[in-house]
Amino acid sequence: MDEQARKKELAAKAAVDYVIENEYLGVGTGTTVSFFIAALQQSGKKVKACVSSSDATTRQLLAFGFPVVELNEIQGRIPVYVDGCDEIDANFNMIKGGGAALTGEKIVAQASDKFVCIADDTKLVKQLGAFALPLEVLPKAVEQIKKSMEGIRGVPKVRECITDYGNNIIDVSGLQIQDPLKLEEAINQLPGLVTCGIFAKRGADVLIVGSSDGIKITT
Ligand code: ABF
Repeated sequence: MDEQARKKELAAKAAVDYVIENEYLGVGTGTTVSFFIAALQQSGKKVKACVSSSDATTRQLLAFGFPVVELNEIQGRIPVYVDGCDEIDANFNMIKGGGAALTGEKIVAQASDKFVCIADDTKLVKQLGAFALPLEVLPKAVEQIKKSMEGIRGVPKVRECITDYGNNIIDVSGLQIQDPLKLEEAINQLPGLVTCGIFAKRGADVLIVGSSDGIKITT
């Protein structure tokens, strides 16, 4: 295992403490989350059911023997959501969507009371934007949204992938994101935009960072 993977695993293992037994658990997507799913199984902790953020995570959860329910099937809120990020700043604003699962992640995060973000220390940034911002867009809106991004000096590139919902992803590089909430709200207004990869309106509540010195938890 390489150093970055080791740090991800450290953070992921620490997140198991936040899991509330016999309650619903929201589960994100990505390699850090994969470590979390394995660690949760090893811990022996039992949840009522998991609410998954993507088809890939659902497959992993089922393979590890966890029950999975649809968000629409549950009453009330999810107490805890555990997910990774591509970048996170000191105010717990994030860029997410490198794994193309941003829409499911945003829906489940919004339905959860506590967002526990697990990350290795390379994800910590002073200002969001070095990681190209993923946007999930309806296929019909791709060219229009690319033009809108060029209008704010972004450099849009359509990713070669189709999301769980049959949409496209545009990765926008070159953005200086000084006000993440303002930019998220502005991008949300674009017709055909499904999900903006800025998570500022619903940022993280707890950040667990794995580094070569161990883990650091910030709330
Ligand atoms: C998800 O997984 C995404 O929002 C983000 O793109 C990615 C983090 O990647 P990894 O954990 O694989 O480094 O949380």
